[in-house]
Amino acid sequence: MGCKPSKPESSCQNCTKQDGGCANNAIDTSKKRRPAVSAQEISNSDMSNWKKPVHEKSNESKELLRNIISSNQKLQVLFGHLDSAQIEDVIMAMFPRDVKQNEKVIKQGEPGDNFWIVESGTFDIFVNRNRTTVSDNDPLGDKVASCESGACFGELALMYNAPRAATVTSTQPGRVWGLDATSFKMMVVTTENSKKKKYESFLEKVPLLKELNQYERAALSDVIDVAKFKPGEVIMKQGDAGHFFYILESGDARAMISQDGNPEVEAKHYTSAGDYFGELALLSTSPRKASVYAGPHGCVLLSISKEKFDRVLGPIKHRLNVENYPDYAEIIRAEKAKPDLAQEPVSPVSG
Ligand code: 1OR
Repeated sequence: MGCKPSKPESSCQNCTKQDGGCANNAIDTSKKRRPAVSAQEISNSDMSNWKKPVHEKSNESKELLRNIISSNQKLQVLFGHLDSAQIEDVIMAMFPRDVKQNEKVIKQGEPGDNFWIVESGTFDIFVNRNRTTVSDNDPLGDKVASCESGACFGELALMYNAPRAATVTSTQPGRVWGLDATSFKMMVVTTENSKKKKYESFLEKVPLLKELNQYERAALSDVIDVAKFKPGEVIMKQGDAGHFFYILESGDARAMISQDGNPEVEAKHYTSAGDYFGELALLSTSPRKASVYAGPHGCVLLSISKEKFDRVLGPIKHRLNVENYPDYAEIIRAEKAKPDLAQEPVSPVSG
């Protein structure tokens, strides 16, 4: 049940090359992945004119949707805050669509129209990293996951008012249930989601994480922890092994460096929400280059452990391109030379 990630990103789906040697796989860094135009935000008039849609359906269909919603992990995250009456409203608002084999249910780059739950059939998900919009003649890109009964897809564009991040194609005839974009936004998107959105916008500003797509940022923001530090408290100590990457949410923090046994001197003062430090711990095993202390009023930090980062982003770590991150070039080169990064672990991200 659900979506299974596809393992070898290095093999091209559009030809027989298995080692990434196909031109279709080469990333053109001159093309911006994120488009300037995003899908429409929900307007005030949409909100005031909106009425819960009701699409009559059989008891079997209602029961099937209830079962999928209660057993799919992603749907639990998306719908977990809804009570049972609200879940029933969502179920009544869903409408069926029968799909033939090889139908594109979602095209990368298009605005989001519906969110989909899979009743039957199988669906492949492709991401073309060289294009924002994939037209009919463009390669679909790498197959990143496949879905079957019980899975869902198409939430990203609706949650973030962004173009579709992937193309979804049916590989056999099947049936999906749709929830239209306005209903999804009115019934499902909440403050809890917007908190996650805030985390994601922080992550977007970290150069090392810039190349991640929305899906990957969403997955990473799921593993963010929040930690409070008292005034003056040690957050990390120079020379220690680094296990966490931190983003400042509120308050302030100071990085201090001591050289050759001399007293510590201030190297950096983190004062703005979104300021970050300790990111090298995600890539390298070298010791902390500075100590960081919470400021006089303490601070609240978002943190991601190295272990969780590897768990979520291990499969794509090799994609971190030296050219894109001159500041980290040495570290990335050294890490890529390590044998364990030559292999790609299976992604734990599931739909
Ligand atoms: P959407 O609204 O952007 C395409 O429309 C959907 O494909 C997307 O929402 C997700 O529901 C689904 N990257 C992007 N979209 C994905 C991914 C994905 N997997 C499923 N979808 N990745 C695969 C991770 C295993 C990241 C690949 C780089």
